[in-house]
This record gives sequence, C-alpha cells and structure tokens, in this order.
Amino acid sequence: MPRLSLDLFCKVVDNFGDIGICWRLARQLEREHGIAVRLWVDDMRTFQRICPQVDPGAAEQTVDGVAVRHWASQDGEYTPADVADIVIEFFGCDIPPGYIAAMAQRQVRPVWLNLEGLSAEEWVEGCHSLPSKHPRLPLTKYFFFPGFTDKTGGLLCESGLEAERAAFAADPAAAGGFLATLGVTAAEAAALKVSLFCYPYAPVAELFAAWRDGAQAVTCLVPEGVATDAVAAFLGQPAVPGAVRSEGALTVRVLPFVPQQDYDKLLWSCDLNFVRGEDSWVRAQWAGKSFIWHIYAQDENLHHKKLRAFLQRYAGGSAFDEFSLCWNGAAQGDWPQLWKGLATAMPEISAKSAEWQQKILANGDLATNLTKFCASLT
Ligand code: TRH
Repeated sequence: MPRLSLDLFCKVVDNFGDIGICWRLARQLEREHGIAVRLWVDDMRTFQRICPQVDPGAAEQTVDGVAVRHWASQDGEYTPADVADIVIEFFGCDIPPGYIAAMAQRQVRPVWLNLEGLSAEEWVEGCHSLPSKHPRLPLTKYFFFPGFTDKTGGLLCESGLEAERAAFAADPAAAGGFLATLGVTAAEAAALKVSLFCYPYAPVAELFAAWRDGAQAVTCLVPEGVATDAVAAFLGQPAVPGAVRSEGALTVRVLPFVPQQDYDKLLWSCDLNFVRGEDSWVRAQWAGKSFIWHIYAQDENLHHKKLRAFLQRYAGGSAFDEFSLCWNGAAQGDWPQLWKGLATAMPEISAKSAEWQQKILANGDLATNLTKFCASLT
C-alpha cells in the first residue's frame, strides 16, 4: 500500500515557535506514523536556527527524512497530483490559492486541517474538530486544537522522549558534560541552574536583582537573543555567546542558541526553566523540572486569561501561581519574596510533574490523535 502523504504549511511569524512546532510534528509523523511528510516553510533562515542541517538557500531538500520545501510565494500552478492526502495549515496561514484549487479537483479530496495554537481555556473543547465549509469549493477544513483534555488534540510528545530523558537523568555525568559543551564551568554548574527563555518585556532586571542579593548561588543560562537588554545591562557588555559575569550570588552566562534537539537537554540539565510561547512551554512540562511560563502578550491582556486557565489546570500551588502572575505582569509582587516562595516550593512542584505528565498523556499525544482524526474522516 502506498504511504499516506501529508503537506504541512508553516508561516514563520517573528518567532521560533511556529517552525519549532511544525518541525517537531513533521518529524514525528514521518518517523512514528510512516507518513511521507512535506514541510513547506516560508522563512528558511529561522528554520536553520533551530535545525542547523537546513540549507536556507535550497528550494527543496530532505532533512532528517522529511522533505522540506521553501514556500517562496503564493503564486504557482498546482495539479491534483501535487496535492497530498492530508493538508495541514499551521495557525491559519493562507495556503496558495492555486494549491487549494487543485485540492478541489483531486478525485479523492484531501483531509484539510487547520492546526491551532495551544490554550488551556475551556472553550477549546467546543471548537476542536469543528468543520468549516469552503465558501465556493467542495472542500471542508477542520479545526484541530492541541490541549490538555481528552476533548482536544493533546500535546506533542515523541514516543521515546521519556526514555531519553530518564537515561539522561540516570547518567551522573550527562548534564555536566552537556553544559560543558556550551561553555558552562564546573563551578557555575554547582549552583542552582536556571535556563531563561522569555519575551523582552519580562521583568528580568528585577529577578536578577533578587537572585544577586539572595542567599543561594544561582547560575542563569540565557540563550543568545533572549532578553538582550536586561542581560547586557547585568553583564555590562553585549549579550553574545560566552559572555559571563558574576555579582553577589548570581552568575549570568549567555549560551549559543542551541539546536532544537539540544534544547531538551538544556531543560533536563537545569533545576528551573523559564520558558515561553508554546513549544518550549510544552517541553518544560515533559522535562520534569520546575518551570515558569512567559506567555505571548495579546491585546486587552487576553493572555492573562489564558495564563490563569493554565494555572488553574496545573494547580502548581500558591507560590507557583503568584510568581507566574507577576512574571507575566498580571499581578505585582516583591521579587525577593516571590523568589523565596518559589525556591521553597520547587521540590514540590517538580515532584508533581510526573503525575501531571501521566494525566496529560492519558489523552494521547497530538501526532497520534491527529492521524486518528484524519483516518476517521476517510
Ligand atoms: O518562539 P516562541 O516565542 O513562539 C511562540 C509560540 O509559537 C506561540 O504559540 C506564538 O503565538 C508566538 O510565538 C508568536 O516560543 P516557543 O513556542 O517556545 O518556540 C521556541 C522554539 O525554539 C522551540 O521549538 C524551542 C526552540 N529553541 C531552540 O531550538 N534553541 C534554543 O536555544 C531555544 C531557546 C529555543
């Protein structure tokens, strides 16, 4: 039987998350579900940042078994033979009109999905898998929502991830060895290790001051390009990879931006991870360590509602909630006190993570749920 084919269209909008999510999904569908995936990406340079094997100048290439196409324009002629069995547009990106016309001409119409962004809000359950008929053509598009309950599409999680993480955790030299490749010294690694990935408007300077004046030694590892103003202000020099400075109890070190597969190792190597957006937030939940989420800001503080919906589901406790709300500007607090509370609660928060993972994975992972949903429509 021929393999199922799938076209995944990804438009990169000023961040790494869109391609981060699509790349992860494409690889998993290819590897674990035997689907012939073609990933269409408009911004090959951003793709290359998370996946260095990518040649940003190539119109077509195969990376890690996945066919990658540079999605250079909305123009172009397509025939029904160009159209895959399953077509996914990520986050409502408009796929080329010529491609849509060819979809309508295909004898067996493709399954067409719009893969949406992740939210813990309740309304997601009501919208997941809803159909939307094309106004003119004989085509139906379905909305597929990731989520935290069995009435949603679940979260991206590779089948071997937990075994990989457990093997890393069981090897006493693994974390130190990995961090050493990023320039982290043994003395820095002996402190409480924190990775920092957030948007530029996070209260980083306030947190740095609390760490600097605190009793506990903290090493904060910041990938290049993250919170550059606050990091450069602390360093007293540009925030380039290798830049490092200690003051009081705090050491801040700028790391190179690591390939996506190494980003998991960074999360596994740290005691506390600050993550943002969607993909790093989900990875932090699989990492089994304490984490704090910086949500992408939206108009009228819509993101505060989304944050609260997650905090309620996650039930990480009052210190976790207070810190998270203040980190996201949804409340005001005293940073030394907030940090003291979070540091005390960290063992409890990370101990809870296995239970949380079990609960979420009971709903199935996103790639598996997506393939089942597609099969149910054919
Ligand atoms: O880049 P982001 O801010 O993306 C977000 C989300 O997609 C969100 O849904 C969207 O609305 C918003 O953008 C506009 O954060 P996110 O989702 O965590 O994606 C970051 C990706 O970058 C993730 O795949 C991990 C990867 N990464 C690396 O590969 N190396 C690194 O060093 C770091 C820090 C991240």
